Parts: sequence; C-alpha cells; structure tokens
Amino acid sequence: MNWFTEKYDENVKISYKVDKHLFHTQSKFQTIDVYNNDLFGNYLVIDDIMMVTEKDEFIYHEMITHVPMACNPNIKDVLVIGAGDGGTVRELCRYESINSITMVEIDEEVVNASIKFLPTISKSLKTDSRVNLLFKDGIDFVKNSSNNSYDLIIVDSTDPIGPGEGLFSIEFYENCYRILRENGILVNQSESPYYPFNIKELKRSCNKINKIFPILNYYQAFIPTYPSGHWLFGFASKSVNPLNENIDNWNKNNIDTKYYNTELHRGSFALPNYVKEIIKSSKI
Ligand code: AG3
Repeated sequence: MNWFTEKYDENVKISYKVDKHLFHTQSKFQTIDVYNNDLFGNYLVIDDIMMVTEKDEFIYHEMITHVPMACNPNIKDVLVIGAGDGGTVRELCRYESINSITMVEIDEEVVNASIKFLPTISKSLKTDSRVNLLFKDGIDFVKNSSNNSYDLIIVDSTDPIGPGEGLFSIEFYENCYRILRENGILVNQSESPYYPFNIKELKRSCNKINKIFPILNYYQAFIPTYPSGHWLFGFASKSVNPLNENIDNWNKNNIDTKYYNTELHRGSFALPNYVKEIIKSSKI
C-alpha cells in the first residue's frame, strides 16, 4: 500500500493513503502530485506539502474569500496571488458585484493539473470572463502595478519555502499597500499557530505586515488537512475594521456556503490566549 507523508516537524508526520497516484511532474518551480483516496477524494500536493483536498477545501476557500468580502461590499477589483487550484477564484466569482479578478500564479503546471484533476475547485478559472489569469511571479507583478489599483488582495500561497518565499517579504507587503485603494484589504494565509516551523513563519510575516498596515488582525479556521488543523489568516487593511457593521448585510448576497456564516465571521477573530500571545509578541 502507498502512502503520501507530510512532515510537520522532527517529531510528527502525517500520512494519507494513496489509492491512485493520478499525476506527477517536476515543473520549473516545484514537484506537483495529485493523489486520490476514498476519504479525501483527489488531493493536490506540492513539494510534498498538502495543498488541497476535494473533501475539505471549502473551509479554506470560503474563509479566505468571504471574510474580506463581507467587510466591504464595494470590492470591485481583486488581485489573487498564487491560488493555482482555482478555489479562491471560484468563491470570488460568486459575487456579481466584482468587476475584475486578476490571478497571478507563477506555475502554469499547477493550474493545468487542477483543471484536469480538480474540476470542482478549478471550474471558474476558464469560464468566468472577469478572470484574467496570468502566469507570472506575484512579487514582480505587485512591484510593477500602479498605485490604487485594487480593493482586495488575497495571497493564497504555499508555505514560505520555495517559490512562495518572497510573498512573505517586506517589499512585497509594501507594494501591496501601495497598490491597494483607500478601503483596501490584504488577506494572506498565515500558517498554523501550533508547530514551531509554522509559528516562526507566522511571526515573521506578522511582524512585517504590522510595520506597514495600520490594521492587522488574525482569524482562524479549522482545516483538517493542514498542520494541527488550526489555521490562521491575516486580515490587514488601510482603514477597514474586520468586525464592522457591513458584515450582517452579507446575507443579502444569498451565497450558499458550507462553512462561512456571519456569526462565525465574528467568532473567528476571537483567538485562544496562546495565539494572542504569539501575535502580540510578533507585533514589536
Ligand atoms: N495554500 C496554503 C497551503 C499551506 C499548507 N501548508 C501545509 N500543508 N504545510 C493552499 C492553496 C489552496 N488554494
């Protein structure tokens, strides 16, 4: 029997049964695999790190998208960095109010594998005319973008090793700030507050974002296939409070979700004490 194993730490590894190994390639940037088992369906793995499974991807994609969208109903132009599986774009496409979605993914082969093997996740990438899909380095893209271009930037990256590393740098966050409009929001996947490696990266990025954005809050979700199952997202903005009065109006969008709701939105910003401590100590 074959197993895919992700190492979380010197002391912990987790394995998923491989019923089928559907795809393997070494792209210019990373190794890409798609496996299948009966419980999780098809799952995408990059450099031996779990990216998405068909079973629980809705949690991550709903939380990275609907939280910022509920905070500002006037979001028109969105930039998505990474997110090659298409799940974040799928959730954004559910808003008629959005005019444009620019997605910048460095590795075309991730998108090709997702279109072929993760059709329920990638479905909007090729079918919604508001989506402009670019195969470029997100770091250069933000550097070369004009001031005040976007209302929302979502950084849906891998862990900060390999090609995703620069997406956690101070220059990158400075450029994000510059290209966001006055009510702009930056949401980034922020790793787990549990294992030492993830905590280190959470602290590093929190420290940098905090130097640039006047508002920075973290919210959590429970994602079974990421290390510890306890995952954080950073909500940074120039002026928008993540718990403002717009949130309750989100229900008027009539978007049917499996995880997100507006009570959960409020609750997701309430963090355990040890997590608050990590964040507080990173903000200096
Ligand atoms: N992006 C976040 C993946 C990080 C998972 N980390 C890990 N397993 N160590 C996933 C892409 C979803 N669109």
